[in-house]
Amino acid sequence: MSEFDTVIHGGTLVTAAETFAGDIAIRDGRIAAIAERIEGGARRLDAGGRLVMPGGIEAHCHIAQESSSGVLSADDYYTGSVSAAFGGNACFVPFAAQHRGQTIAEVIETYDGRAAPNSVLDYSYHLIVSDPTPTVLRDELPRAFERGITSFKVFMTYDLMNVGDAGLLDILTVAKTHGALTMVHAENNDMVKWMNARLAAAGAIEPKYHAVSRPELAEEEAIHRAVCLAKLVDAPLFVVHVSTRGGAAIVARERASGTRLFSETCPQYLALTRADLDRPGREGAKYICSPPLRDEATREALWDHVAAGTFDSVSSDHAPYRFDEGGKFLNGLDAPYPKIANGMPGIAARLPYLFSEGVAEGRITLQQFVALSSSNAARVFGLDTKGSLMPGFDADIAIWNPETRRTMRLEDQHDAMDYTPFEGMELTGVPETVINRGEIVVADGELKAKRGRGRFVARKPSGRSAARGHVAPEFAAARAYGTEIAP
Ligand code: DUC
Ligand code: ZN
Ligand code: ZN
Repeated sequence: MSEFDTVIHGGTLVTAAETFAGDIAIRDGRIAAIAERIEGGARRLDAGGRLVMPGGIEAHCHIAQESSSGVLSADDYYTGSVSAAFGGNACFVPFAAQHRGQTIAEVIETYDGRAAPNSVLDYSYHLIVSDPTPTVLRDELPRAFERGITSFKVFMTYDLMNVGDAGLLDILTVAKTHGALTMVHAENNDMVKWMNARLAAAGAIEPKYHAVSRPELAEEEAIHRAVCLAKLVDAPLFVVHVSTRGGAAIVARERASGTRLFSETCPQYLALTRADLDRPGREGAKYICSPPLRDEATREALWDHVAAGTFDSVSSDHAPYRFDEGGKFLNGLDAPYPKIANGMPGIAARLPYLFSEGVAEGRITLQQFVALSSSNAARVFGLDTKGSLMPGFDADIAIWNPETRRTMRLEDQHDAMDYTPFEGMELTGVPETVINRGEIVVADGELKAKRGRGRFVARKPSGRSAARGHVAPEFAAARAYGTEIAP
């Protein structure tokens, strides 16, 4: 019997730190050895000089999730995980969303029921908290944390989700106590509502007004506020889907000054602009997502921030609603923009887009690609055995042909959607083989894995958020309540 289950040979191995020629041996789902040359193996996979990288980790996607207005995303854990795998991912972390009145235990049980029988990839959840009652804060979040759900997302916008500044402080404090990470959707709720009312009064209801209704300043102000709230209690914070120059500049500045701040942007903000919202007929509805698409100058500035290291990851924010009356147009084909379902698909397009426009176009290095697509998410979100090529780590591997050119098509997404916003883009580089815990999930353009083979990954506290960051003198009760704030 062979010492190894699989040996991948003849590849160019790429991690967030290095590129080198070598072989990888896999045993019992884990990487057992990496060396210049490894003989044997019950199965030998010839990488033929292709790039052998850590499988992608999709850290922001909405799968089998009801929005606050009750629309269910088109992808369930089967189609969502299949699509993720075809896009080069070996693991994903969708949201488990609490809607008001629900207990956290109920939410987790619901998502376990959706994920476990269906996912072809390993998965975990970020918890969305919309109802931070005293019981949720005192008992339920710590219990979720013990279960290995170590990140909590909160909204600063949407009346049905917004937890308010005090709610955010409460959640940040609980998260900090347990070593969890708070993720925030930062947009100023009142600014958006005020703009909506103003636009409605002017009869401005077409999709293009969606971008007007959610101004760049609404994001910039909310990111600044969220960062201040997190600094007050010295809790780490992850700002999701940053879409603005002002927001990215705040993130860059705060990170440079040592604030425990993490962030991401998404391919749609790098690839598309608000002009897409003004496509003819109803087409613009395909591009409604929040925060909205911005202008060309912002798109370019966000790429500069990706290259400069402002973001930990580039995530898809896959929020799939079909282009029909069960999805985007649940409120009717002529619904005004605030009543059109908010989100777009992209879980299979994320990495091919980032590779092509990032690596192939020379904007980022291969190391940055691996960091942005996998390694950083693993470290920030506590997926301790994933996101790198190291002995002992899960054998989560994607083999990429960096030269294949293809035109992005809906049929390549393998999701449950009827459109892709990336349709027709000419891209270079294709993830040909995806392996999760040593098992081939995708190869030769086909799905090789069985429904339900993916496992829940209990996550650890984020190592990266453990260090001390900013300490507001007023928060140090021992000193400040006696008013001994340092001069
Ligand atoms: N926020 C997300 O993260 N995704 C979809 C819509 C939203 O508001
Ligand atoms: Zn959001
Ligand atoms: Zn999202």
